[in-house]
Amino acid sequence: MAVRRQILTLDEFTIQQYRKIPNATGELSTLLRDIALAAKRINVEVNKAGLVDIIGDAGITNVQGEAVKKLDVFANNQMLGVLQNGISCAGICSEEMDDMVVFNDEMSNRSKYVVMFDPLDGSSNIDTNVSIGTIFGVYRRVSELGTPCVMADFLQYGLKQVAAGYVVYGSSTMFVYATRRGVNGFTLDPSIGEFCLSHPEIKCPDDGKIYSVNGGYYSQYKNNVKNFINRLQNKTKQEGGPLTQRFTGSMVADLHRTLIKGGLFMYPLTTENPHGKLRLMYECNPFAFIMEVAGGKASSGDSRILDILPASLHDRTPIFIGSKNMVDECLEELNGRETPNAER
Ligand code: P6P
Repeated sequence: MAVRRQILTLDEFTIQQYRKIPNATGELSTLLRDIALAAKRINVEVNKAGLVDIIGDAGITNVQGEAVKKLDVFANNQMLGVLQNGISCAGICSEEMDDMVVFNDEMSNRSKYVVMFDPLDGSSNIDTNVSIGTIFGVYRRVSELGTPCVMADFLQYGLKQVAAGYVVYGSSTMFVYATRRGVNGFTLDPSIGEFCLSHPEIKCPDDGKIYSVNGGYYSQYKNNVKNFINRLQNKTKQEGGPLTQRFTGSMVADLHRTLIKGGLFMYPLTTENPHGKLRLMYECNPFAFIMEVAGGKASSGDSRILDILPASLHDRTPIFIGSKNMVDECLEELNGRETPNAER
């Protein structure tokens, strides 16, 4: 009789990892468990939003709008709540909040991590049932333990992330996170209410057949970007073509596909968004960290994403991210050279 492989839950996995690291305190495992709890609660409400949609189709569209709006706030409050009431986080920065939130209680001040997150990215897609997600990055504090966290704890290079991850609320709900030891994916088993290891040691293929960019902004892109898009659209069989173009308007959905299948996701700067649209600290840095650990690359076009020193919490950046060879080809077209990966 075939023995069912023991399915590891997220908690079992993170504790297994923690036991491998000498002097580890288990704070990171606890932090990830807290975020996963928030994700489970957000998942319930995201799924209900579909029902609101049905009600909304009865012509109560403002309810639908308020529901979506409330959903962003609900997700933010869930993330804030689990982290503030946990024992592993000194403070947070959220896409939904202008300033950092310093928890400033005795336990939180002793915590060695801060977390930056986008609680519900792509939420405008809920009314069309497109997958949306939560994105987070974890940093070790640079300020003294035992004191409240400070802005410098947040304004660090993305390279300094200790861990980063996302939750994709889609056909199934997945929790994917990376540490320097690897990228692992966990699928929510509603029957036991646990995220279970389903995608161990995820690697981003060096090449892919899918490129992801909003073609509607073509006229707003710089000429070098237009030239590269034209090149992708005209690849012959001999050049690895033809390629497929996919863009869902939900970064988490597009980047989850890119991570698993390979490909290239681009959000270049536009005349409308001259610094790019996507946020450096809680959208681009977490995915850049995950992608690099998985063997991919992530660049702003001028710099490795993880090497960008943020000026403020809500900085934006252009991003070209995905399969290593596709990012390199993109950078050669944009700049005529590959951006060196300056190790720190
Ligand atoms: P556009 C969603 O609003 C988001 O922040 C990302 O999830 C997504 O990749 C991007 O914006 C889509 O932006 O301008 O193409 O609709």
